[in-house]
Amino acid sequence: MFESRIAVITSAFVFLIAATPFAKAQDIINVVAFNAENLFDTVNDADNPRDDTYLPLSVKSAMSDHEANCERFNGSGSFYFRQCMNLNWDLPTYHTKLKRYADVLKAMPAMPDIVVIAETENRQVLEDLTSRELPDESFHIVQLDTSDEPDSRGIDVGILSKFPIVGTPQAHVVDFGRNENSCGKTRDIVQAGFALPDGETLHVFGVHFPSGRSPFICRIIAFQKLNNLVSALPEKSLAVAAGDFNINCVEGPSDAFTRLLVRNGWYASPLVSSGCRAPGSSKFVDHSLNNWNTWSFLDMILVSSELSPTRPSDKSWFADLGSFNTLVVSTEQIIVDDRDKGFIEPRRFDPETGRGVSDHFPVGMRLIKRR
Ligand SMILES: [Ca+2]
Ligand SMILES: [Ca+2]
Ligand SMILES: [Ca+2]
Repeated sequence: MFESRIAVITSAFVFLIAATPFAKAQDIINVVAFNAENLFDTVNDADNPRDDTYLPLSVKSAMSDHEANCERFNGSGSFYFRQCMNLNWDLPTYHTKLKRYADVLKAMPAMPDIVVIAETENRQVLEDLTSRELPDESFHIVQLDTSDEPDSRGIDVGILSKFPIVGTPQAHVVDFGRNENSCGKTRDIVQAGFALPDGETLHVFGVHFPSGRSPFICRIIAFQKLNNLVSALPEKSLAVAAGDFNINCVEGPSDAFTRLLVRNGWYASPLVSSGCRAPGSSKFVDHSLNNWNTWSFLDMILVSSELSPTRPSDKSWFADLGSFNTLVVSTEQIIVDDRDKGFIEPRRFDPETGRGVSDHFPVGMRLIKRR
């Protein structure tokens, strides 16, 4: 009798705990963009010579054309050639990399509801990330693995979402037209809809625009493609564009970038166009100013006008633009670069030591329920 009462009390208590998350309606949505920096698996994609850097040495040594491919895609004698030859990207290394990335998400003040992740090789790496390191989080995965190979190296933008996927996610190729010679090819823009707790659809565009090695016009063209995609949504749609825009702190304050935002009615934190200063999501070395070390927000989160906090809307959500910032939550994310006289920078993942995470800091922004 006594024992069965305990059992009843215990099971009631368990029920209360389990019921709590459903009892309180969710009124904050945390959106994060966090470039994973080379999140490759350990499996050789036979169709993509550019994933060969990220293989176990045992696999590399069994490939007769390995050295020739390393040379062909990285240049003879370069740092990347030596990495392609010598890096031992084996399972323990890969698993440590997954853990480092997940540890940052777990250390955030709240586990993000949506994470846009540049530099993921395929869907499997996000399956591995969530099943191994985030088993209690029930993320839905978007990773379409469509970006051009070998030009994209095989990396794509992926998205994790706590909210169910609405419709079919799509990948959009950026066509650089007559600028293709200088821009090459870039990662596809990934579009997915997610059902928010009130039933509204949030349209998320995950981006990873051409790097700073290419001219600004390449990022402008990619941004125009993004704007065309957002313009095609039904009127009053809620849209977020997030990821690695690769727009550095010199380009951020430019008239061109302002126009790209204004023409499409984007709202953004003023931080993304405030120039070369802290904070920022990645290191920027200003070669025009005696190699001055400073910061860029290559990673951004933009919201459509319907999510503006300063416009009336009959939708249920607005973006807290002031909440946009970097999320530096773990000592693994930072390192002091001795060569640069004590400058703090994001700590890249080092496969030999297993230390560090990524060459980017994550950025985050809250969406809040209107009352
Ligand atoms: Ca691979
Ligand atoms: Ca390969
Ligand atoms: Ca891929």
